[in-house]
Amino acid sequence: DILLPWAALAVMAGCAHRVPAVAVEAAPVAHIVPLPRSLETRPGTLRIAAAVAVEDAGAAPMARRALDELLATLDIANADTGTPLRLQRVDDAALGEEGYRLVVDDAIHLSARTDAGLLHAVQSLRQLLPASAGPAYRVPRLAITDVPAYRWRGLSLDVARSFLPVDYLERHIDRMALFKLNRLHLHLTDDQGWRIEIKRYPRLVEIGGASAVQGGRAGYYTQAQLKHLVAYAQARGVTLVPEIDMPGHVQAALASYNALACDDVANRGTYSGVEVGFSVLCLDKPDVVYPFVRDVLEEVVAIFPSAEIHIGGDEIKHPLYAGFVARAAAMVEAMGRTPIVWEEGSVADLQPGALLQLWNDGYAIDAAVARGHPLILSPCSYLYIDHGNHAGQPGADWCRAEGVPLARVYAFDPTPYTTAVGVEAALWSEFVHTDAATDERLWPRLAAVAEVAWSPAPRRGYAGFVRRMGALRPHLDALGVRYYREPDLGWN
Ligand code: TNX
Repeated sequence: DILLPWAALAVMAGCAHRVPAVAVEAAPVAHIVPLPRSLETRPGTLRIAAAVAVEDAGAAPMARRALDELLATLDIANADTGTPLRLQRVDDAALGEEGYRLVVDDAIHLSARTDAGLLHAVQSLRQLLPASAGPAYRVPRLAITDVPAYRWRGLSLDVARSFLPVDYLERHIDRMALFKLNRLHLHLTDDQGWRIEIKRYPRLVEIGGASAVQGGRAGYYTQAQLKHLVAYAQARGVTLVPEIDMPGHVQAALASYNALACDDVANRGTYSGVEVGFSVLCLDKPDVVYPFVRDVLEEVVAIFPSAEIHIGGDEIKHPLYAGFVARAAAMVEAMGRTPIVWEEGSVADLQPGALLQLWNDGYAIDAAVARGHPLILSPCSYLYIDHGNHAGQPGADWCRAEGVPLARVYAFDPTPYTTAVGVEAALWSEFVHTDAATDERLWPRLAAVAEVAWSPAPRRGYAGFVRRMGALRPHLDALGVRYYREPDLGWN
């Protein structure tokens, strides 16, 4: 294992001919995405044969679950005689809420202040190891100290235009966790569908859940399914962030409860087109609309423990818009949570802690930034991955005619946005209707999103990303990802 330093010493000592003739195995290279803050490789490799001896003080259930899963995948036993593998909570303020250290010498040492940090250490170890079982493993000797640049590293999935089943979302959460992504924003309602069961308004899913965009999937999640999904994600370090989009993008709700519309038309019908901006809750009927909004938000908050709740607010022009956003945001605050609003909501009178989600490159939110609002960055020309992997791929192209290729995603630099809490890609589903099509839009671009959000801009570079990500293809294969065969990564 330590042949190379011996050889070097022998050469220096002028006795190269006495180096023992042992076959030299190519040392594995440390391919980790997102790029760690600091990674020092040391000479040689650590060999793991059939077993590791796990030592942990029981203080990291998420990390331990992920580690046990990794060992099972690779057929590595946990036995006293194995290579020592230590999981340890340490009181090191420099590691923050999610940082970790990973040292490989004669043992494997994972340490962090938190379970979330240790979970990330396990994910790095997983990327250092092969994706599937073999007779023995070699891990490069190294020392990693790693801390994320941003606390919010996310993806928004539009399950409203076209539904995604629970089992897909579970698999997707596993894949996010491998790249240390920690926020899954679910766009649960829109004109074409209402996907979340609300017990006080059963027709929302009976009628709104049965509709979808043309060619898309209908369906909805029961509250029990969502609670299950929340727990599944939580165990993997991912927070589910629900969005109820209001006061526009609500045709599915109006079709279910006509009284929410201004004209009270008995059956307005569901909608399966792709236009935006035509529907609105009747803001002239506050006695109908605000009790509805409060009831819905109460049930949402009871399902999702997320500190932040998204109330939409996009693409609607109405004289009472700003007042609505302020009032809905205040309801969220009164429920002990923090509201998120799409950037248009910056015209409303919001608490300084309310988050704004920037999406439209060039939209004027300077006033909101000046007021200190934290930002989630989703600029469409970099991070709207409903747009093509390459120019000419069918689907959305309104924001960038050339699509949003991998290199473009990677080029996004969040650093000028000084109040940003993080970065979130968005996959809208007007034209993306199946699990396979969803995978093809998400991967490998989501790995670039992860690196943009985790690794400070001055440290990263596309050539290095391409080399590291290119090497992680077997990890995506092992997870059954039907990724886009990205030519930049040599995957065609
Ligand atoms: C804009 S971005 C929208 C969505 C569409 C998307 C399509 C935003 C807040 N609204 O309603 O699905 O463009 O790319």
